[in-house]
This record gives sequence, C-alpha cells and structure tokens, in this order.
Amino acid sequence: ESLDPITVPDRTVEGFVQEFLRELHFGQGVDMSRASTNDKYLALARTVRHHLMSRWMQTLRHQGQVQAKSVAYLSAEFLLGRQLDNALLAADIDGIVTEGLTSLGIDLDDLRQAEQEPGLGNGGLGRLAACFIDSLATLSVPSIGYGIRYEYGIFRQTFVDGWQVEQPDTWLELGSPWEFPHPEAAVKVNFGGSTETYIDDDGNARSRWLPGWSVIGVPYNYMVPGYRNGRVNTLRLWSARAEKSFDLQIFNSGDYADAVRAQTFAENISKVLYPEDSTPQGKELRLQQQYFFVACSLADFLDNVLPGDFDLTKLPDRIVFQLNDTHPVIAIPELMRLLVDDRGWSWEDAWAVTQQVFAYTCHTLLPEALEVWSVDLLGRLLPRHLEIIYRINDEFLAQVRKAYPDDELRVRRMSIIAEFPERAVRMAFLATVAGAKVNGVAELHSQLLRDKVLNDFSAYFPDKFTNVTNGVTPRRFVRMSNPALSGLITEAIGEGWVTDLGRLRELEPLADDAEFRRRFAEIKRGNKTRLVDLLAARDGIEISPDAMLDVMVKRLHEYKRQMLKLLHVITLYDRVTSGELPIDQVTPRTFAFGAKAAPGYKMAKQIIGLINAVGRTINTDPALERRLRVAFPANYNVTLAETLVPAADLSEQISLAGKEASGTGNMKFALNGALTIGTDDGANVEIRQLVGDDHFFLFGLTEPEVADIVDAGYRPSTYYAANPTLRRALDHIAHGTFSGGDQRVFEPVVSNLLHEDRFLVLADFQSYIDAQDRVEKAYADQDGWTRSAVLNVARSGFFSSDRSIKDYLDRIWHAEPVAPPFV
Ligand code: 26V
Repeated sequence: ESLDPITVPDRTVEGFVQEFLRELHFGQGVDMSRASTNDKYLALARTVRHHLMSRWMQTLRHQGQVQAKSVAYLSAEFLLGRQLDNALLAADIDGIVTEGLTSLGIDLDDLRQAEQEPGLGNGGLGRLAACFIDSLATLSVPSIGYGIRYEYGIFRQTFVDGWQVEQPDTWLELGSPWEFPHPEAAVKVNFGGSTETYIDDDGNARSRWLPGWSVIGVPYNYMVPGYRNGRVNTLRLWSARAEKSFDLQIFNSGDYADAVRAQTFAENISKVLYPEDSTPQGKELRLQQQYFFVACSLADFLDNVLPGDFDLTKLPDRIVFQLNDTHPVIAIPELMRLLVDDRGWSWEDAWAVTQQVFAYTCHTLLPEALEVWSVDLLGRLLPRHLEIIYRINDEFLAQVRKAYPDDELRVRRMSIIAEFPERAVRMAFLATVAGAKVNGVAELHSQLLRDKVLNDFSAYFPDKFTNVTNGVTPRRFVRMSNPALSGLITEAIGEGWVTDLGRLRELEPLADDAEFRRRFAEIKRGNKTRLVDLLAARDGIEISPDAMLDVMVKRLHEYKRQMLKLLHVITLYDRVTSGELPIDQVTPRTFAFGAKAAPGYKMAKQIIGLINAVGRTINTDPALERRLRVAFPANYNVTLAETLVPAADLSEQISLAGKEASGTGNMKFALNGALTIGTDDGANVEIRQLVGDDHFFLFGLTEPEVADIVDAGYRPSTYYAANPTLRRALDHIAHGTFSGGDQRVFEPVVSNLLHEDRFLVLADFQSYIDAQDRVEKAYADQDGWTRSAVLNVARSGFFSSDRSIKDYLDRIWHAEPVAPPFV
C-alpha cells in the first residue's frame, strides 16, 4: 500500500523549512522575529508529527480491516519521557530537521530542552509500560495502551537545605503538541449508589446497579511510532470531566463556587499521579482513578474499537488485556458486569470469556505493596463490583474445597477476601484467579512468586505461572541517548542491532581489539563530559570527567539500600580523614545519586537529607582534594537518565536479595557499558549470567541466606559490635559529622539501622566494601575495565524490550505481529 501524497510531508530540507514556518505562522500565530523558544518548539513538534500522521491513519485503517488478535496494555502509569527526539528518530528526519533549523539560525538542542517530559509514572513500572508500547509498535503488534492523562505527573523534586520539597509537575502548562483530544468520543463512568435484584423477562433473578453519580472520560490519543517500520500505534489516556461543566441556575443565583463544584470534583479524578510507589494508602481517590480508566478503556474497546457486529463470545480470539500490576484489576468484575448486567449473558458464559482475556503481571515481592481494598470502601464506591467479586470468590473457594477437602486453613489463605485486619479484597488474588496467566518480571522473581507470595495458587494452577524477564527499549536508551556509542556499534556491525539487539554479540571479538577499546573509552569520556556540562548548567554541580562515575539512580526505598551505598562513601571519607589512606592513593570517584522519595515516606526523606549532608561535607573538605565527590542532582527523571546512564562507569544494583522484582535501570547501564556492582537479585542474576562473573562485581547474601538469617532472628547490632569499619561509619552519622555536630537530626536513621534494619544493610556491609575494593583494583587497569565494558554491551542484547514482548506473545498473549501496513 502507498501513502496518499497529499498527506505526506516533503522529506527535504526545503520542504521541512517551509512546513516549520507554516506551523509557526498558522499554528502559533507568530513570525520568526517574534517567536519564543516555546513557539519554535511547538511548531517543530507539530511539523515532526506530520511525518508520522499518515502512517498512524494507515495503521488504524489497516487494523480495522484485518481484525487480528490484539493486545490492550492497561496501566495506571506510562512514564514516557520526552517525545520529540523519539519521533525524530522513528520518522528518520533528524538530518533534514537539524539542517533546516540551522539554516534558520535555530539550534535543535535548544528546542529539545524546551520540552517538559510527560512524567506520568513513578519509576520502573511506568517506564516499563513506555518501553513495552515502543516495542509493540516496532514489532508491528496490533495493540493499544490505555491509561490516565494526569494533569500533574510525578512531583518535581527540589532540595531545601538538602531536604526534599515537592513541587507540582506542570507538564501541560506550555501546551502539549503530542496529544489529540477527542471529546466527542467521551465515555460515561458511574460510581456509588446501590444494587437491586429484579426478575428479568425470562423469569431469572438478576442484579443491577443503580449508580449514585458519574463522570465523563475524555480520550486523548498519543502516537506510538514503531522504529522506521511504517507503523504508528495508539496510546489512549483518559481525562475526567463533569457531565455538566457548571450549573447555570446556581451560577445565576450568585453562588459561583457552588456552580462549578461538580466540575471541580470530577476533574480531581485525573488531576494527579499518586507518588506512592510501594505502600498502598487505600485512598478512595486512587480507587476512583483505577476504576475510571479501566471502565473507560473497556467501554472504548468493546463499543468503539471492535466492529459494531462483533460476536463477543469470540472476544478471546480478538484481544488480551494485560494488567500492569493490580492497579487495573477492577477490570475483571467490570467485564463481568458489562456482559452479565448490560448484555444479559449468563454468569457461566461471561466467566468463560473473562477468564481467557486477562493476564496479570506482578511487579513486586514486598507484602506491604500488594494492593487490598477494604470491602467497606469498595462496596461504597462500586457496590455491584463487590457483589461480583464475592460471587467469583464463592465459586472459586468451592472448587478449592473440592480439591482440598478438610483443608479449611488453605481455603482461608486463598480467599480473595481477607478477614484481617479488616475485610478487604486482595487484588493480586483476584487477578490470579481470573487471569489466564500470571507472570513475574525476572527469573528469580517469578520463582519467588511461585514458591512464596502466591504459593497456594501455583500449586492449584500450576500452568498459570510463567516468567517474562523485563527489557528496555534500545531505541531510547541506546540509539537516542548514546549517539556516539551507537555510531561506533553501527560502524562495526551495521545498524540491524537497533531492532535486533541480540546482534550486539557480534561486538564480542572487538573487546580484544585495542583500537576499538580506545574509541570506546573515548566515547565514554565524551559522554561524561556531556554530563559534566549538564550538571553544571542544570544544578551548579561541579564534577570532573576524569573521575570514575559511580551511579545509583532509582526511587528511594529502604529495600534498594541507598544507605549501603552511603556507608561506603562514608567509609572512604573516614579512611582518608583518619589518615589511614593517603589521599593520593584514592581513585578519583564521583558518587552520583538520583532518587525521589514518596512524600509521606519519612525514612526515605531522612535518607535524602543524609545523602545531601554527607555530600556537603565531602565536597567541601579540602583534605579530600576533590578526589571524592557526591553529586545528587534533584528531580531525577527520564530526561536526566538519558544523559547520566551513558556516562556511567559503575552501576549500583544493591537491593537486598529477594526484594527487587527485576530492575530495569540495571539493564540500561549494562547496555551502555557500565559494569555492575550488584547483589543476586532481580534481573541482576540474569545480567551476571550473561556478561560473566569476571565482568560483574557480585556481593551480598543470597535470597535463601537472607531467609535463614531472618528466620533465626536478625540482630543488626551484632554486626555493628563486630565490625570496626562499620562502627566508624555509623558513628560518624550518629556523632553529627555531617550535621554540624547535631546528633539528633539523623538519629532515626541510625537507630533504625541498629535496631531494626529490615533490609539487612549491616549484614551485607562488609561484603559490599570488599566488592568495592575489587572495583578499585579493576578500575586501576583502565584498558581491562574497558574490555569488560565492551563485553557488557556485547552480551546484554537479551535485555531489549523487543525480546520481552516476543516472550509475552509466545507465552501469554498467543498473538502475532502483523505485516506492517507499509514501509
Ligand atoms: C505500586 C503501588 C502500590 C499501591 C500504591 C500505588 C502504587 C504505585 C505504583 C506501584 C508500582 C510499584 C511497583 C514497581 O514499580 N515495581 C517495579 O517494577 C519494575 C518493572 O517491572 C521492576 O523492574 C522493579 O524491580 C519493581 O520494583
């Protein structure tokens, strides 16, 4: 098929310049002499998007004709990152755009910086969703992403005296050129009220929902371009509105605030992303968000995406809804309600279909992170859904009783409804019972799900459980963010690696090529220089491109153990200031941190304050001669990662074994030639197996060892008592070395480590210090280090999200890529 020439922009420099000036003129209403940077950015974004538009239309038309089995990825978060560069890359117009803008005296980089990234996610889970839709489009899988268009994304982090202060993320403020609102396709979503039973025309007793209130969901479509394959998929995010924007009667009576009350109330639903990413607060608004986007998405798919005459008994041949964690799990009773209540199906028929169209991905192992909704709240907000959940549970438990007679304890353990501390719906259990498949996100994680968290269920449904190891998109996290390395790789092995990352293996022999290593090392240094410049401009942080760059970037969580990293930094500081280690023997090192703490997570915020306090002390102590530096730029996000990751020498992946489900930052670093210091946790296990023990710094307890220590009754103070190095490091904090002598500020951190230490920081301390000493030795041999770095790149191709998506297609979705509409 070919594209209609009228809708395809000219792919020449002159054609681009003309289009760009037209957009500036007709779209922004300014001319070049008066255009602000934002004007130019918006005009550029629209010009670039023209280059994807006909492919998008073609993809949609094609999808309507073919009706192939599709994937709907349901996720409360899509952490997209900036769109401009990705669109330029996918449309392959980088060259003409750069040249065209230069001819107008505009620097493309300045316009890139003008884009506010859509931060519609917290961290790993949301970024994974963004990588997956990129791979789905690139692999030409018919698919759609469904989520929420938060008006405010993840908060902007600032530091005041080293303490985290949150600011609202106003990403929509200056215009949002990548979205297409469709108010005419709005969907009504009901809440509250009650249920009643009635007798239908066939004399059957049925239940129905009499809702108490409702809101409107307006879809906003985003392009999801495949990498130069002629396909553009759709991400559809929902925004909440009131049914009536304001009440004219009330307004006329003079009560202006009351007149818009409904509007304000409804719009709150999609107002802001919840910044908590591990302990569910059980907040009503969050459940409203979840049901809101799920109800919109199911209605949209059944009523608008499917053809009008579609036979819904065939739904499993046409769609699979992938549930990204438990956040969209309310979709299960919602589909039952749509089929049974709205379409008059029998319970059995509806259940047969429902069981085949959902699959569930679990992203955690922390018990406190598993979502439960109190029966009280759920019954108030979604009374009919609660009834449906009860019935699913009753029928499931009846089967369990049959399979295990006289094992009432097991029945109670497996109930979707928890009884203590209050009656509550366990969303992971509901997803497991109803889902066709359940997967973890790395081998170890999936094993622990089967053996521990969902053990009773894996015994009962042995074939349901599977693994799909996470991956990251090589387009954004290598090709786009590391252009120099990408050039070197392409020169060596051709450009096929961008969509077939396993081909990085072909680089392996080059690890032994001195000239290749020299160029590789030169590129790493160039990337560090880029970072040095960025941090100077962005944060006024001064670091050197000649120091080892040691990076720990991820959400702040006790289980991720930023404290362990900090105790290492303090230990080095102590070795120098105590005179044990002459400063000229210290390897120059920059410790870079990036981490946001959930606003209500006190301990995490304390740790942020402490990292900054240690940083202040170390960075200003002349005794260290600037050889050790701490750099903690505020507001770590996708955009910052894109400069930070390619510059890193050492990747810190130091969670307590058995706690990090997978990690995906670990993959980005390895793919960009950083060596990992890490525990046997999450996908680290698989990274180490692939790159080889000689090119990975392993330390720490294994998961079974952790379990034994915890079972035996872990006592952190014994480690403190037995280890003078550890004692000195902790004493520095306790004695106020980093707080101007104040011993109270960081007392909670110290006493938590000494008396509780849930994540065994003290137990792993010595092993970590020893591993860091091995790092120092290895780094002293720069050429040997570079060789390992090259091998890390060459052997990490497995961690492409393209591979993850192929695994989902084979093991879970049983769907296939289709031929792209055209190339
Ligand atoms: C969980 C919750 C719990 C309820 C309250 C709100 C909320 C919001 C987000 C989340 C997600 C946290 C789970 C998460 O991000 N898991 C991470 O998923 C990554 C992708 O699979 C994985 O690499 C990380 O190891 C895992 O921590």
